[in-house]
Amino acid sequence: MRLTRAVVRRPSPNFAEGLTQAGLGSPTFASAKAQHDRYCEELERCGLRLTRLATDPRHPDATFVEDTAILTGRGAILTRPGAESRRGEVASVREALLDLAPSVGEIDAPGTVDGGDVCDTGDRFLIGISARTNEEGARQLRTILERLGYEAVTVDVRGVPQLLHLKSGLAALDDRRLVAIDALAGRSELRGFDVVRVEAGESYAANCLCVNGRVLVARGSPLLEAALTALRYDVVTLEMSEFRKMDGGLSCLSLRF
Ligand code: CIR
Repeated sequence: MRLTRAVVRRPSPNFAEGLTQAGLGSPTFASAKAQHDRYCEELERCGLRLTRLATDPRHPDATFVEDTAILTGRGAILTRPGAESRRGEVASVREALLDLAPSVGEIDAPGTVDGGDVCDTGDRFLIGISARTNEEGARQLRTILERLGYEAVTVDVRGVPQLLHLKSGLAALDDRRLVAIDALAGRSELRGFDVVRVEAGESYAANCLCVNGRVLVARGSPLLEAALTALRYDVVTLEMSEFRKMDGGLSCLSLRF
């Protein structure tokens, strides 16, 4: 599907106060801002028109807009993030989406869903069940997606070490091809897809982002870069060090549709 727009939100100065288990130290705001600017430029270069939300210092994780909504080709679904400290991020996203996409549902308590657990492969959505997305949230999301005519499959990632979300270890390049870490690549739910495996030392890079044929990849993953280039993708690398320190990756920083 050709993408035309994205919603983004710059990190706020207290970005370092967000949630993290990465253990990589505290991010520097100036570098995070510069990396975010570069990310936005690249989305524009891929042909996307950006809607920029106001920074939200009340929610230091609010730059990770992906977790607050699922943008399908048939409308937007607002989530109920798994971390309580992040639930307040949804209101401003709801308001922004009013003008951009029809609302086709939302996740209600006690369900929780983080957008980082939802991988859109075209007609089929993979929904991760994780520490953030619970079974009830996945059930509600699946019902909404099926009503819209999509297929939805759940993938339990709770046992996979160091995986915050499903998409921390997996990305869709198109409706047939995925990028995935070893712990996910062999899963039965991925049967039928061609899977580009990510080497253990580069697992962070599995959260890459394919936008209109170009693939944005976190800098420092030469093996994945080479594998994608060999498959004739146009690969662009971006420095993501400051977002990585906060458990975030390339997909988390935008809502694309
Ligand atoms: C969090 O723990 O919620 C944020 N610090 C990182 C969220 C990353 N989002 C994503 O992978 N979709």
